[in-house]
Amino acid sequence: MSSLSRRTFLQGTAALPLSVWLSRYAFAQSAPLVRYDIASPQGADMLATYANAMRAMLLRPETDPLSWLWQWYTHFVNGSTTKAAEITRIWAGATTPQSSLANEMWNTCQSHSGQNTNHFLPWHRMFVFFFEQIIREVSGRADFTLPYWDYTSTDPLKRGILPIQFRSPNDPVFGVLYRSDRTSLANTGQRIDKAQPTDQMDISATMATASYTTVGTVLGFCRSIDANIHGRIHVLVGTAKNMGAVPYAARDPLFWVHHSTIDRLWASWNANGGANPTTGTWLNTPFVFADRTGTRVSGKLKDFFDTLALGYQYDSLWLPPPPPPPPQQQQPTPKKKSIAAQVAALMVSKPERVAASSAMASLGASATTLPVRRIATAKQTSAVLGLAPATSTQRTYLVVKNLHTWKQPEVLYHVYLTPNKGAINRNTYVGAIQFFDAEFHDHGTGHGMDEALGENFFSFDVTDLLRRYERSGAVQRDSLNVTFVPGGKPRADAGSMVATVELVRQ
Ligand SMILES: [Cu+2]
Repeated sequence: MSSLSRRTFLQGTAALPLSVWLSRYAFAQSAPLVRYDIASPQGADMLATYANAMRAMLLRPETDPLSWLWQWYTHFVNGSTTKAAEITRIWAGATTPQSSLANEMWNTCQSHSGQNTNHFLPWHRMFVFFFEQIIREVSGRADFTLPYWDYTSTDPLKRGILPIQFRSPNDPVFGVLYRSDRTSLANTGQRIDKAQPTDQMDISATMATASYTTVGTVLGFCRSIDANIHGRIHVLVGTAKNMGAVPYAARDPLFWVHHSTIDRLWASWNANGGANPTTGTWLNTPFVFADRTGTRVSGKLKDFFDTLALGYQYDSLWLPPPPPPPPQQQQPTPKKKSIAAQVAALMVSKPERVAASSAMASLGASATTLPVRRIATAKQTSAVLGLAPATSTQRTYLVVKNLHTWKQPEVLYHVYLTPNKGAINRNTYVGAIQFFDAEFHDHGTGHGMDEALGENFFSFDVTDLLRRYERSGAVQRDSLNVTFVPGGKPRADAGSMVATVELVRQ
């Protein structure tokens, strides 16, 4: 049966469970297919197939699950309208198997609108997996694999630099991959984080996380990669009408090679010893996608925890940087706890709020400073607020959460933690926050705008910074200052706010 007649035949039937689908349709090949770095010859070859397929998908009708618009809308519908309005427009108010499928699939991106944050990685793996299947169908190339953009590469020609194929508007093959609504650093081949105070491609803290899920104040791998490198890439390449905002992000072909990278980093974290969860009802949450024939396939999140079971792997994985050279004097190096022991230790250590700001922070075009003050019931245990005694295993975290923005500010905000009158510089730098999933979106469910705010939660380990202040003789028992500095010129109408800033020991 040709794929076209199979599509006509199967549309409108009940969704196929993923296990049945895998055994029936997925791979004739015996060895897993390989996803390549765009900078490799194989990756560039795949990217040419991708560009040609994109051109064909742009020409497909909006009612077709294999169209570019349908795939974009599966992540989130165009921000200038709503899902309900788009379904009414495209199907002229009629209910068809396709309009029902659109209703099931569109706006399902996780977890940028308040869903369980553990969904982020497996949902995007599913999304990319079925998209890759669709490119195989459209291109007629059964061995197609989605290449990845290696922005965390240690190679200075690649680190933080948009691949040239995405910024060549006049190229007959790759021109379709260009979008003018990206940042000028991205589209001119410069480091996208060039104007930022520190290297924003650094993922060492995320890759060193022990647990997949967040435990108290300690970010798990899933939320850490989502809130950090994933969100930073969106903001540093895109604008509020492109990669920088959820409702537009998946229109840009860059979205897919970005998420191929996020998927590779997850596979790398697993290969380096990180374990995926095995318990939790959220593992069984089902999502519906369309396969390359337009057939509805239903998969559970837990079905997407292993790339080999899905028939693919990566040409190379992210590796931890080599350990620093041994110190001059021979010192016994502390034995590193196993990952299982680290996770177990997290589970028993209860978070303890030590300090909080009393006001919200309204962020604009200049720096905003607000004090975090000791909470009356929190014990003073050292000369510097928040530090546990040196003998304790507790760490101290600066927590920045409950972000809200009316429009994407189109910049990162950099966070500094200082003693009173302390300078803002690299030595007092904590990390970056962004508002990618802090914007109100109407999910088209009729509940209005207020239900759709993403949960956003940044938590930075500041123990070493506070120890440095302690060693330098600073006495700062009752308050410290937190300063937010925009990494560029924010949009004037953004209205970005941070409601909660706290120091927490755990
Ligand atoms: Cu994304």
